[in-house]
This record gives sequence, structure tokens and C-alpha cells, in this order.
Amino acid sequence: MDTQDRIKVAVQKSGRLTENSLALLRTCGLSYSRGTDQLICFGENMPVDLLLVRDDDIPSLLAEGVCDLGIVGLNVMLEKAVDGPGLVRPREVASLGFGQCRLSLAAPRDFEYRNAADLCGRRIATSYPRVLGAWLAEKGVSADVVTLSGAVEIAPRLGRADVICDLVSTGSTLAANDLVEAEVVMESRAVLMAGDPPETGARADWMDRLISRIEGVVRVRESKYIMLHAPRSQLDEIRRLLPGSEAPTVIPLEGRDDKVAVHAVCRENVFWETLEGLKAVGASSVLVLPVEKMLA
Ligand code: PRT
Ligand code: ZN
Repeated sequence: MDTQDRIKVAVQKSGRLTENSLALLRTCGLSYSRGTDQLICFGENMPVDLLLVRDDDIPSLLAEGVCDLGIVGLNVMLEKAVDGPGLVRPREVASLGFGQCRLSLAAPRDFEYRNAADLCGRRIATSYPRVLGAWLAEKGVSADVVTLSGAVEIAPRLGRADVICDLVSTGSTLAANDLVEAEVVMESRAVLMAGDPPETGARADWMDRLISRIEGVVRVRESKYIMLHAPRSQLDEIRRLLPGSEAPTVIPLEGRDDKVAVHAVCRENVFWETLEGLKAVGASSVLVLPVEKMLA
């Protein structure tokens, strides 16, 4: 394959999503060397190259067809989406299980926020004017949106805004700035976005392979393999308690008519509460194991 035929994946160069994005691609079997300019990583064992860019540029790189896939926060994807003649409309292929956060309105302690109507005529500082603008329009609220590229949380203290709308994960930045989260505007997470619809030929095949490997890795992360012994009479209840498992395997136990072994892949994490619930209906010898690879 020559360079034009290689699949290009845009990844954040340096930021919160970088480490998880690169680790995800490595888990999919991609090994790469970092180019001297540090902007492109050439895949060594697949025709896949990584473009290391600012996350804000990923939506337009996809729309312009410069890259085929991109890993980016849904918040950035919505805020920076570009549309127009000759541009591709990227589609979400998978939610990747990292980069979770929310875009929230937050106000100083003495601002008594009850609902969106309290924002009428107020100044709201944000780096997400588009997402916020759409939300305000939906609520029928007319407010003054002040666009800032960073340090949004100090805008109220500087007298530049009455409230802010910014990303929150733990909430400690808001607390440190004496701001109280008022309302969630959108929930966000890292997503895999794809540009052009797949063509045919080797390139399309590799694209499909890479996407299905990424989907497999994401699915497997939350999945667990669970083994237990159960009273035969409680099988229905045990099936109901196993999170996200389709058809558990039921195996007879040598010399026991009343008990069986149950093996199941649970496609959701198995928490202590689930194990306690299983024990309460008579399960014993419960083992929960990680799943390494899964191909549906
Ligand atoms: O240089 P480049 O433009 O590529 O990076 P960037 O500075 O624009 O983005 P970066 O690396 O900060 O974040 C990349 C993506 O990570 C975001 O677009 C989100 O999708 C996701 N993400 C997840 C977050 C957070 N959590 C997050 N907490 N992005 C930013 N924050 C910031 C937030 O803006 C606030 O300043 O962290 C602070 C709040 O965090 P808590 O934990 O105190 O609530
Ligand atoms: Zn950015």
C-alpha cells in the first residue's frame, strides 16, 4: 500500500485523551514508530498511521477527509463540527469508555439558580458557545454568551461573567473557585469518529478490521467471565442477577443432582453487590475473571 492508501487516525497530540487513545490502538495490535516531527506515527504492522493533533482540529480533519478515523471528546465533536459542500459528515462508531465528563453551568455561591430561566439576560462564560447556544435556544432563554478559550472558571471573579459553562469531572476545579454546579448541559466521553463511508478494497477491509478490533477492546474492558455453583432450583434467579449475560452455560456437577456449575460472560462490570445478591440466592464458589479478547 502506498501512503495515500494507508488509514489515518487522528489522535490528540498531548492532553487528557492521548494516553488512553494510544493505549487503545496498541491493544488493538498496532505497533508504531514516532516520526521525527512527532506529528505522525507510522504503523509498522498495519497500514495505519496516526496523526497527532490538537483535539479541536479533529472534527475538521475528518470532515475534510484528511483522516479516516478520529478519537475525540463528544463535546469537541459537537462544538467544532463543520458542515458544507464537499465535506464529510463524521459518524460516531464507538463510545470508548474514557474521557467521561459533563459540560455544566456553574454559578457563584450567592447566585440562586433554580432553572434555565434564571439565566435570562445574564453573561455566561464558556469555551463551548455552540453547544451552550443550542441548549439556551432549546430552553427559550436569551443570555449573553461570552466566549473564552481557557480559564473560564475565573471569569465570575474577574467580573467578566455571572455564571460559567465548562467541563466538569471531579468538580474540584469548581469547588476551588467557589462555584456551584447548577445544571448539566451535556454528558460527554471520548468517541471514535469515522469520516468517509467505507469504500471497497484493501483499505476498506483494514478500516473494518481496525474498527471491529476497537469495538472488541472496548466491549472486553467491561466484560467479566463469571463461574459459580448454584442450586438448580435458583437458576432462573441467578440468570436474572448476572449483568448483561446472554446465555450462561450450565454444567452438571459430578454426584450432585441439586447443584450445577454456571459459567457466563457478563458484558458489564460485576460489582460486589451482584456477588452478594448471588450468594443470597445460594450461589457458592463464585469466581470473577477478566476477559482478555473477544470476537463477536
Ligand atoms: O491541546 P488540546 O487542544 O488538544 O487539548 P485541550 O486542552 O483542549 O483538551 P484537554 O486535554 O484538557 O481535554 C481533552 C478532552 O478531555 C476534553 O475535550 C473532554 O472531552 C475530556 N475531559 C474529560 C476533560 C475533562 N474530563 C476535564 N475535567 N477536559 C477538560 N477538563 C477540565 C475542565 O475544563 C476544567 O478545567 O478539567 C477541569 C475540571 O476538572 P475537575 O476534575 O476539577 O472537575
Ligand atoms: Zn482543545
